[in-house]
Amino acid sequence: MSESHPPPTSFRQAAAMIGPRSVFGSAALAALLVAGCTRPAVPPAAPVAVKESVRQSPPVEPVEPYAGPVWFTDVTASSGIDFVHHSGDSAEKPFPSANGSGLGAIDFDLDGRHDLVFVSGVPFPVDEAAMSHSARCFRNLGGWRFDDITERCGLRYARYGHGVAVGDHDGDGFPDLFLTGYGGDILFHNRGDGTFEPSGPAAGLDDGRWSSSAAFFDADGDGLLDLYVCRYGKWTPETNPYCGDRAAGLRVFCSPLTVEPEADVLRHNNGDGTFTDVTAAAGVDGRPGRALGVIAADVNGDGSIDLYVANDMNPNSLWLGDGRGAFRDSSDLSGTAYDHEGRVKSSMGVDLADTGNRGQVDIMVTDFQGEASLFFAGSADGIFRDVSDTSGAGSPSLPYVSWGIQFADFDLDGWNDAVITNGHVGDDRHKTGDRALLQQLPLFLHNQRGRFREPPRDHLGPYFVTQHQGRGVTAVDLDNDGDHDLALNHRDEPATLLRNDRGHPQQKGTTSTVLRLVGTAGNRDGLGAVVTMTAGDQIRTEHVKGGGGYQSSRDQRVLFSLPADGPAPSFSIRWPGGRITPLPEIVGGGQWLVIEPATPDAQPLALREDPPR
Ligand SMILES: [Ca+2]
Ligand SMILES: [Ca+2]
Ligand SMILES: [Ca+2]
Ligand SMILES: [Ca+2]
Repeated sequence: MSESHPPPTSFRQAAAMIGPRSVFGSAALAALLVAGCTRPAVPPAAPVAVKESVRQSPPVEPVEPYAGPVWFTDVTASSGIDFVHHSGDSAEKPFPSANGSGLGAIDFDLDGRHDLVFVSGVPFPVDEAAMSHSARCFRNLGGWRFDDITERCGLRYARYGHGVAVGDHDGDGFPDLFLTGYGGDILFHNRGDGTFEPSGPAAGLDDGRWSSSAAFFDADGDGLLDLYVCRYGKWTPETNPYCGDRAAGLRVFCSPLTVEPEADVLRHNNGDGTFTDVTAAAGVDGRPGRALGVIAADVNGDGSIDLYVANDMNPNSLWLGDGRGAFRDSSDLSGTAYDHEGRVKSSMGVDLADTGNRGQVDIMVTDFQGEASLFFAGSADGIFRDVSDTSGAGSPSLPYVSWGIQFADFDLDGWNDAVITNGHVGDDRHKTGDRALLQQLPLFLHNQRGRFREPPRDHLGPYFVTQHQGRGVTAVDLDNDGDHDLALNHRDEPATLLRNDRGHPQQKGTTSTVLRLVGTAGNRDGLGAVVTMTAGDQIRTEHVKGGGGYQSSRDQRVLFSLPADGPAPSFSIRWPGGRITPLPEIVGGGQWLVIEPATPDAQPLALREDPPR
């Protein structure tokens, strides 16, 4: 806590007492059938050979007896993922190093298996010449084996890396990467041959500023993915204040209040590889905050995509879109800017989902220790209620500094659960009287018919009884068995890969149906689409979300689980732009490629896929 910056809220005083705080397989063929290349591919200097052989995975340890809803097995050691994050923390306590970094799930080679991109920090001052990359790309070979292909794929991000956003910016069928951090952002265009081409100055993306999370979404409905980029604030190593006790030689990270917020930026995709700053024209200016999280989805159910932004010690923002590129500020009116007592929170990550199977969007925001995670229950009139206390979602996070969050139905019981990562920011907090640990336990919140409960940690797997400096987390079905696995980026620690062993359909007598949406009239990724499943008297909705979590990007496929002997489900999709189409009968679960009809009266095509394990 900086002595020179008194806290504006009663919370901050409380918090101060405990601390400041190959083109390549059948899936690819299907994708190519619907691919419309709008941008010429740049030929690489040399062909890239992508290894196809799958090494035999080592024998899998027998699954522990469990009593919890889900069991995660740590498979990092045998996976080939040896990524270690570096925060760049030093005696000077450079502020950005406290925030850590995220990761992204991206099937960059369209072989049907999601690959992983991790980003790292670097020492300050950032020396772009001294390093080759602070991002690493791991290709998923199947069988829980990954290959480090960073050099081959040309993923050179010589900045301080914070965030990963994934979206097909040019609609050529290959997902692209947008990496954010301190020192500027770079769009890595997926050439389709296993390599990425970094955007140059002409793209209008890299302005040298300090960015955290970003979200791809189509703000104006022209079918091209635009970019919302969160800005934390204005900070340089040269102007970093001294916080702590100089006489005692104690220096700690300064309060966020020492960092002047910087306005976020909305960048319009011009369709030719360049972007234009439309922040003011779109109306998403005027609420500068230390933004750490953003999610794009249809929050109020009117068919147009909206934005929710999580700000650190500034009010959060809800921007309602009109589908044509204009937004109006609903932060205060909707009740999502503050908690139920009107307090500003130290918001970090954000996710949203229909957690009550009510057809409404609920929003969860992670925050500092001493603060309960914010949990807003949505309603049909666009007003949200802070139900952090009564839902059971808030209080489990009170002891922790929380960052990453992912909603997913991890145990396939039909209700969206939440995983939250925790970890403090400094390594010498105890010297200030703060007894909070630097490494903290992660949280799993089990959704029990709309209420959240913490299962016993030792019923979830060894990871959940192990302390980490948790930051970015992504929920992604890495082995295509119909449940969400987890990949995590820890500050100054090795990354972790967790295989979901409890939610497996055969183990639970459930069938999961996975839909992979491809847009044609709208954006190719189907970002902003809402899928509704009806089975008997059950109605559930899932959103294809842009951004979300903490500086990370997730598996964009939507997943519904049902008892194998239950009533047959029917599905409808509201595509970006508002058109609603039923889906042809989908039976027996499994993964389906769903292609938006290009003409208004046609029905979507649903093709059964058999993605490789
Ligand atoms: Ca892949
Ligand atoms: Ca657009
Ligand atoms: Ca569940
Ligand atoms: Ca899985």
